[in-house]
Amino acid sequence: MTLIIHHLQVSQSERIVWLAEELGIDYRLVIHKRDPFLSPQSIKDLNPLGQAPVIQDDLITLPESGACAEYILQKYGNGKLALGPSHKDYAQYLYWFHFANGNLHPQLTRVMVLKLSNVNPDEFHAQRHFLQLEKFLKFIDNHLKDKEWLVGDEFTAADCMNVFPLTTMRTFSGLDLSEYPNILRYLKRVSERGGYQRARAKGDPDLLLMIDGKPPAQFLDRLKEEGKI
Ligand SMILES: N[C@@H](CCC(=O)N[C@@H](CS)C(=O)NCC(=O)O)C(=O)O
Repeated sequence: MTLIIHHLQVSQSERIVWLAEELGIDYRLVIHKRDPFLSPQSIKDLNPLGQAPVIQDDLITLPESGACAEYILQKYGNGKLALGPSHKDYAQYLYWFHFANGNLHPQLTRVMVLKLSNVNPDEFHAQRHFLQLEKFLKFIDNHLKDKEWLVGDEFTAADCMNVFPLTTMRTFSGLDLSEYPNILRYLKRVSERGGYQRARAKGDPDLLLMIDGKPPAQFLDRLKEEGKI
């Protein structure tokens, strides 16, 4: 059985499609559409938590994007795009790979929920979360000041992990990146990669690139306009 990647459109499973394209491996893409906002039954049938991505081969059915990425890198990647213990940038690679789901993504989710709940941004706990996000974004922007990619001087799977919260997730979070020029230059570089372009064309052909400073159109607004929610 070849590798199957289950991709929920407009979601972080784009990381896994992108990784597979960058690795140039054989895989079968199964596309799932949101229904209307959350996962359809077809994802719930694969993962009791109803979340994408999910990958499958003859041995496993595996959700969780970090785990999916590690599995593909180790089993199918032939040593590409992952730095091993003997590499000088191994620790940096681990740091940035795990920063995505350990720090950046959860912080964006907290701020997104605060905004959607119309919480007063000056309220103590809310303010703490807004400031924390700002700190993360300044940190990434500063890190990318004189670097093309997040780790050392090569593109790695750590980039595949971190780009979703800075791009497509913005259709939910409304994140404004105008004040982060190095992140914007980085996203432009990402958008010029053949692997990224192929992943978008296959997984989300109608989705706009979300690489500009101003927040992109909001997914929920579109669903409201279409009368779906
Ligand atoms: N930590 C998980 C989170 C997965 C997740 O929340 N996926 C979202 C897409 S961005 C999802 O499936 N949402 C639909 C739903 O929960 O119904 C991962 O990294 O895979």
